[in-house]
Amino acid sequence: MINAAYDTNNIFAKILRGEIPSHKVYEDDNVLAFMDVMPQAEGHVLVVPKAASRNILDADPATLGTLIATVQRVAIAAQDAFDADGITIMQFNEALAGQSVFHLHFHVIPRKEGVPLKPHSGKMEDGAVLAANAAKIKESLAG
Ligand code: DGP
Repeated sequence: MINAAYDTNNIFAKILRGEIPSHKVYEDDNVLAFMDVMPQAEGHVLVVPKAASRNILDADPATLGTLIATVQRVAIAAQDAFDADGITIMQFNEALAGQSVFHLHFHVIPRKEGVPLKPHSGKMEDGAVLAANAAKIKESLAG
């Protein structure tokens, strides 16, 4: 439903509150970036604002400004970390459009020549793989 209320118990709100773990790659006062547990390609990152919004439709424009700047930083770092041939950035609004977690987020997905995207919200990745991929992106962000 469009214009539904923000649910403070959505999974990304729990990650932001530290109630469930995530493989973080970047954090500041406004934004958190962490590995998607069901990556559609190696190095798939989610970038979320700390401010509560369900999706882009109810987000404060100021939140979007800081968020997209971080999406760009993470995309450049992920491109470098995985020597990607391209970066797919996706963002879904409401279930009909593919959204399954109702806290605003951007997908940043490194792409390699000849490697198709895996299904959206598909198979869970091994924690050690996610940790190693997070470390690669963090290293690129630091460099
Ligand atoms: P979307 O359809 O855009 O709402 O995609 C939500 C994404 O979140 C999807 O790619 C799978 C991912 N995801 C779901 N649950 C968790 C979780 O508990 N932790 C992490 N890191 N990612 C999750």
